[in-house]
Parts: sequence; C-alpha cells; structure tokens
Amino acid sequence: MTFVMNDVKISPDTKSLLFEKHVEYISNYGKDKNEYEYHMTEFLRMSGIYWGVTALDLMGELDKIDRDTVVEFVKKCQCPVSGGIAACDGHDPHILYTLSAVQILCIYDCLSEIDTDAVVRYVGNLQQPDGSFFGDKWGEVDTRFSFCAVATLAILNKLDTIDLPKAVDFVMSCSNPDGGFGSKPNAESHAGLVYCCVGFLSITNQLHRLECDKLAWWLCERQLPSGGLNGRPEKLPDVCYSWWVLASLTIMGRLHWISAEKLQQFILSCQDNETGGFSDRTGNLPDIFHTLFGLGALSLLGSDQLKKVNPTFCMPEYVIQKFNFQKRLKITMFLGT
Ligand code: GRG
Repeated sequence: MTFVMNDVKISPDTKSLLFEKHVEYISNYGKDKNEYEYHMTEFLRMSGIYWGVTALDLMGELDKIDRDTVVEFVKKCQCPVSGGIAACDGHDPHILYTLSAVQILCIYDCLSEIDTDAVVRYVGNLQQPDGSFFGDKWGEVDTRFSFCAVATLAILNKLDTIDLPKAVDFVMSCSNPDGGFGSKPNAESHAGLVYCCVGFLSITNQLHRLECDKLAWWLCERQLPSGGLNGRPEKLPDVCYSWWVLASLTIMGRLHWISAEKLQQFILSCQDNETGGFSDRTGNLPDIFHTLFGLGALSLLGSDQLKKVNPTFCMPEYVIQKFNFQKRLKITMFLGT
C-alpha cells in the first residue's frame, strides 16, 4: 500500500530572523489606503490590528504604531446598542473582533476607553442554553466562539457572568476519539480548534478533563518531514499551525514532543527576504496573520530576540503577568466549584 503525504520542500537559505524587515513590514500594515489588499481585508481589520500590535510588542517595537490612532479606531467600532465590537466602523459586531479589540486595549493598558460592562453583556447574551456561544446575532456556533467568550471575560475579570459549567460541558462534547476537538459535536478534529478548546480549558482551569497524552500524540503527528505542521491529516503544512499546535503542546507541558529544530527551519523559510513578513509556506506572499503566528511560535521555541508570549492568550507574557489573569481565574474557579 502506498501512502501519499502532502508536504513542501523548504529552502534552507534563510537561517536567521529578518528582524528589521519584519518591523518595517508590520509597521506599514494598513498605511497605504489605496492598496487593493487594504480594502479586501476590511472585514477582519480589528484582528489585523491585534496581530500587528502583538507582533510588534513581542519584538519590543510597539512604538512603531501610533497608539492614539489605534485606540480611536477601536472606540469607533463598539456598537452602542449591543456593546459588541466590529472589525471596522459600520460593520456588524462579532465575538472574534470583540476579543481582538479587548486584547489591543489590554496591551495598551487602556480598557476603560470602551464600555466594558456593555462588552460583558454582549458576550453573556451570546451564550446558548447548551453552554455554546453564537459568534454574533446570526447564530453560528463554533468552539472558536467559546474560546473568544472566556478569553474576553477573563481579561475583563468577569468570567462569573456566564454559566461556566455548561460552557465547559459544551466544549467537552466537541472532543473526538482521536483526542482532538472540532468546531461542534462530531466535527472533525482540527489543530486550530484544538488550540481553542485547550485554551478554553486552561482559562476555565479544567485542563484535567483532557486526555493529554492522546491529544499531544495527535498534535505531534501534525509535523511533516519538512518540519512544518499541518492542521489535520493529509493537509499541507502552514506557518499558522506552528502556533496552534505549539501553543496547545506548551499549555499541556509537552512542547518537547516535536522537533523544535526542524520546525524553526520551516518557519524561517517562510520569511519574505525582500518585504519582510511571513507567508503560510515557503515562497508564498506574506501577510500579517502568518507574521504574528510565525513570530509567536518562535517565541514559544525560546527565541532570544523576542519577548515571551503567553500560549493561552497569544499576548506578551508581561501583559498577562501585569494583570495577573491566571491567578485571578484560579480564585474565581475555586470559589465557583
Ligand atoms: C487570540 C490567537 C487567538 C485566537 C482567537 C479565532 C480563534 C481564536 C482561533 C482560530 C483557530 C483556527 C485557525 C481554526 C481553524 C478553523 C478551520 C476549520 C480551518 C480550516 O481551514 P482550511 O480547510 O485549512 O482552509 P487546512 O489547513 O485544514 O487545509
């Protein structure tokens, strides 16, 4: 029997991090309003800004973006009726962009610039009787939204405003016999959703519910001969899975289960030598999403050129320490059980 494995050949040329080029690439993000890409990515702008702000902060270059412009942008995107936050002024609010906005303001230490009580109400109203969360008023359910809900509320210190036991039961109902998690019950395991569920269980202090060895083994099987990681069996590797897989392994204390050296080579091969930034795979065009997740993974691997990143929140660890989220969370969960 022959097995076909989807993989790529990587160029071994780039061995170091093109630090200055990445700083330039990220600080130019969204500056040229005449670019086709600027308009095509309007629907995810709030997350784009979170990816850029986080990446620059990890590089110690946060002052390369104008803080006041970013904060003004975020404030304009809060819906005065629902309290949720949109990707862009004039768009519908969504829990994905609500989390990104809260992460940005938390990094800038100015959460009081928005109506945080309204954000908490928005998130709470999205919870359903089975514990799951809608992404917005249109009613899609996905474990990504469960993660966004608890991450947002944890940052705002308001986890006690939702039905946590039911939220946990829903996420656990999305686990599969292979140890992984999907977007809803009986959906295929996917590394992105594994991150959401492991992050969710970490925030809610329920990591003991995981079959860690089985799940970590499934995650290790994502590593291909090129060193890159895919999101599910038979798929091509992609730099973003370096984050989703590695962060999940880190939370479970099993980062050493994959080859860090080969993964690092793969990630570095996805840098654009001319413009800076990272692409999904060697030779493709870079974008801000893959740039954050490439840098985030290198930080998890211990790069001494980057600040330490928190594997659960994907924010600089110093920010998490400053607000002491995880300690506060343990207290909330202890009192709540
Ligand atoms: C704060 C870091 C952070 C995240 C917020 C939105 C979110 C929470 C996480 C996203 C997780 C993720 C990437 C989920 C993947 C969803 C999915 C099923 C993607 C399938 O995409 P394909 O089919 O990709 O294009 P593959 O690689 O499977 O071919």
